[in-house]
Amino acid sequence: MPRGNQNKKCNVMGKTIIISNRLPVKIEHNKNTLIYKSSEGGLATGLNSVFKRGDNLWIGWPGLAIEKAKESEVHSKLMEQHMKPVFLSNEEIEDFYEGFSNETLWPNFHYFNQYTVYKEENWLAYQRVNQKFAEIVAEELEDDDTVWIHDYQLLLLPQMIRIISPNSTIGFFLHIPFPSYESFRRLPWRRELLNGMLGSDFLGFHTYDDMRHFLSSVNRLAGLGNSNGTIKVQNRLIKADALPMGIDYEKYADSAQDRNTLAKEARYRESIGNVRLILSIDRLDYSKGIPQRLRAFELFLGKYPAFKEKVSLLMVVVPSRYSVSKYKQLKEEIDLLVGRINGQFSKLNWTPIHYFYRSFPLPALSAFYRISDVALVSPMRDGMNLVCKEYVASRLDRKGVLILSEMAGASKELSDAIIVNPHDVHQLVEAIYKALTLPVKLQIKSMTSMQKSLKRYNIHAWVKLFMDELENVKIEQSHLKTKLLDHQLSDEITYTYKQSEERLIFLDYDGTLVGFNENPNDSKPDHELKEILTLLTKNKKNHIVIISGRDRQSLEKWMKPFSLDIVAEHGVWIKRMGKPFKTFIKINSNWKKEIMSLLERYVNRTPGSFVEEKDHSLVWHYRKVETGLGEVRTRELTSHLKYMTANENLQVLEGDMIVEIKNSEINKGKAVQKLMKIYPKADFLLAFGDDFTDEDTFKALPEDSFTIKVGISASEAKFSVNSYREVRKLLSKITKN
Ligand code: GDG
Repeated sequence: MPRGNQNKKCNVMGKTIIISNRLPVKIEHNKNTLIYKSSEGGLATGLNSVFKRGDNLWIGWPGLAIEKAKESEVHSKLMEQHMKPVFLSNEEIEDFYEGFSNETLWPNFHYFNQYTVYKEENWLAYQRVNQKFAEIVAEELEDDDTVWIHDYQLLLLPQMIRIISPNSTIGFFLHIPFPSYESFRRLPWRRELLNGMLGSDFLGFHTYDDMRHFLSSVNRLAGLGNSNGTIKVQNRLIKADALPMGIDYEKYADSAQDRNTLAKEARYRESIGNVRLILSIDRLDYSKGIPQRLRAFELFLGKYPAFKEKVSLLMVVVPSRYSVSKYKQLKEEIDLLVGRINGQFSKLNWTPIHYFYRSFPLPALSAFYRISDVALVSPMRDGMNLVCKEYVASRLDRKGVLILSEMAGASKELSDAIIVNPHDVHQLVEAIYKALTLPVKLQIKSMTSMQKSLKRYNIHAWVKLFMDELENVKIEQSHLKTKLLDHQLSDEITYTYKQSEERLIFLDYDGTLVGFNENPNDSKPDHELKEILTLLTKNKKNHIVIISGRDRQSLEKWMKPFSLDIVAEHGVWIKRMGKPFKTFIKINSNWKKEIMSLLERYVNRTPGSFVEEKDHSLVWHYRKVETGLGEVRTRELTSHLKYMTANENLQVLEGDMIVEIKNSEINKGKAVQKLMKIYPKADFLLAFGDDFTDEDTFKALPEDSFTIKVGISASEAKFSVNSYREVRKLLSKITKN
């Protein structure tokens, strides 16, 4: 049980602990007193339904350095509202928040590597602050709780909590893009960051691309593959998935018809007159592409002068991270550009750019959404971008046009917008022209379609989906865990073994008795395995069968010293003790020539791959191929093979870094049935195997057999172990007196 829990009662359902860098509250100094304002961020509203329930809790930094003397007051005040503060010193704010989070991770994750700052002291602070969060979480964490961690400031936290409380349910959501491996690999602390994230049970990303980039880094840096986003981290299955965040649709739709909003809109209309508006709203950030947008607007006015005095840009820049130097420079650049454009084009009765460097209350924001004919959302890179979604939700008349950057996560959902590449200034100019001249009928058509999608995938659906996915991973983990061979089960197997008179034991070879090697010929039995096989085969009550997909020659050579039976090539060949290999199946292998020439073509195109020819099958190996390329070729090859073998009696199997083509009537299950007939008196049946071909063995054995899968994944076997080392351990244990 984690620290600090000793005196607490365990909940039946458990509470949810949300953790983010910032608490959903703004604390402001007013002379000597502190004022608490609730924050209106999308995340806060979305999670309200979760965190205001029961004894749920939100843990985070209250947003400013609080003097020591005031900490306990702030603590109790926030706890009344289900929030627990993590206090940060000025130095921590500087090194952890402004430094590592915003000057290292933020630019790297948004592909602004020219701005990335690499400072060891900031990294140390990042670790320290994540640890501080972990300790505060531990004070509250109980066994059945669910932890939901948010964003890039807390990448190390999942693993830190996992260490304190190994069985916790931990979800993580990244609100910004996860960069391609090419960017992420630059970070000197990339492995530690990734390991931190891998402490989670479920990881959510805004888009499939983010998830794909994450999985690629996991593969390259941690050497872990995945199957549809499911990753095996040591003995735990975890999952990554794309889960685009929605908005509180009703809140924006309601606010768009609120009295205050309508009054504000009327006032704005009165002051700007009959000018059409293009809206731009962002936090001050270089990832948002604000200068690029200004240049595009300037070019637009030059290229389409008929729009002068008829269109203005309404630009809101919300102050943010001003103490980070790049942001200061950006602010200056924006100020200069606005000044230059307004200076050049302004008329006494027309201002090209209405520029506000401040934030507005919701009714004003809603009035901006209502009054603008076009929303120009053109970030250079954005995890999702909520502004564009809020604009769509606020368009109650279903008119208006959204121009959206393809670099924003939202573009994957809002394909009815005018999608632009923000680096292509000419395309931006044309998009503005198109938006301003788009017939109302078409505006309504695309707005209707976007609204439908945003209503359905709103913030509440997102929260529910996240929680459901997290719960499903836990359920899957617990199914697999109940099968995991523990002491008690291995004692039971040993006991039954001892009591039996005649035993039949099936042992797959690669991945079951030995680990995988780059070269399949390097996997001959080592000293320990030889000892185990000697002890097993010496016992007169035992019939040991090596049942493998390997060719008969190497198996015969390696197993020569032992009195055992061999099944080679997935059951084509059976060799009884002291006798030659025999086949019991009539097989036509005429198909090999054609398939071989196809495989050779893939070998020519894929350095590192090779073909292994067995009597009745062909195997394409890609263990030594560049990471990623092997998988791509495999997909291409298997679809090619499936097409070619459609009318043949052939099976295409994908295994551990291999693709194997064999006759479908060959399978290990048939060989197992044959051997059970040869040893009908066996009263103890045990089988080990690690891949899909061993599933036929497990299925062929009677109900009371002990079937054990090596590796954590779904299987017909009754039990599972983590690796070949545990197979060896169990075999050694049963052979001891
Ligand atoms: C990060 C990711 C991802 C803006 N001005 C005012 C105001 N806002 C509100 C908007 C919107 C929010 O701020 C901005 O959200 P974004 O998504 O556009 O951008 P980030 O702050 O960078 O957020 C981003 C997001 O996390 C969620 O996962 O989409 O990609 O970078 O809700 O309405 N609100 C008020 N007055 C303003 O002047 N009241």
